[in-house]
Amino acid sequence: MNHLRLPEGIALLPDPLPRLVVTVPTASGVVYLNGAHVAEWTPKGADPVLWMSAESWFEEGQPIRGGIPICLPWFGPGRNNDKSPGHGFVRLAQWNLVEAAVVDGAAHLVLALAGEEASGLPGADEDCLDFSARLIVRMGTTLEVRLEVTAGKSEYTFEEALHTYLSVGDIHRTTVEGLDGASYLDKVAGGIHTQDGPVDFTGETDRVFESTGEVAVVDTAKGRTIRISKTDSANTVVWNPWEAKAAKMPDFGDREWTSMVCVEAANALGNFITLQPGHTHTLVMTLALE
Ligand code: TA6
Repeated sequence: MNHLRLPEGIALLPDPLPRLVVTVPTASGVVYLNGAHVAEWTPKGADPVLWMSAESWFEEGQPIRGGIPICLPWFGPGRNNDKSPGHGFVRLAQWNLVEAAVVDGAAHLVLALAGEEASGLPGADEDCLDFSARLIVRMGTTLEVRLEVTAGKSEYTFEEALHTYLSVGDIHRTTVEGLDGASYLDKVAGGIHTQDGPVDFTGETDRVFESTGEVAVVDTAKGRTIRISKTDSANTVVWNPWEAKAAKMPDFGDREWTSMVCVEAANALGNFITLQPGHTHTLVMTLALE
């Protein structure tokens, strides 16, 4: 467990896993040290913005189903379809809290992981540990998440994603705007397609867009819009498992699929990143309610 002195408004609780509980003037939230996993974010006066399955595991070695899982050093099964566990091992690692502060009513948290600290985790082979990572979270009226990856002594190649689960009132009455005209890999139907207008949801949806821009989740049922902006991210992933796939996931309630959508800032597949020794790449995603 960390031994950093914590400011008022940030507490470190041990159960069900070591978690930072944030209660500041502008927001509340939770960040697990396990995976540096931002699990909850609720701006003051609003409904929770991040979605969390009631069936999620909260056990070491198991991914948390909801919030913002960090996918690293690969996305899904990897760009060559040969990696396990899905989305890499970093979300299973115990990160360290290195900074905690409350500034202008918002919580600032920095969590860090040295690659070798992931040694022994599933998939954490020797040849993919020569990196370090930091997650920098600013939790207030908006949520800013910065994922910094730094190469160690040798060149480091990776994919990454902030696999964000968003809470919506009803997926049938939700659209994602900002991807019109973008090409995407359709992981359900297969093949490369071009988005025509907003993304709407009539079945299992799993699309990896070539898109660097801002998108908006228009949640008609809740009467709100979640704006997702990002920097240094070449892909936006949109996912809803729909009924059949949700029923097959033990950590996903059978009827929960109607209340969530994933919109993920990523660098995946052909947009993998290669860093020279000692160099750093930072992916930034910001969520804001309208
Ligand atoms: O980002 C969408 C996706 O790649 C889907 O294909 C689905 O596998 C989802 O991630 C969930 O992955 P997980 O490993 O967290 O169950």
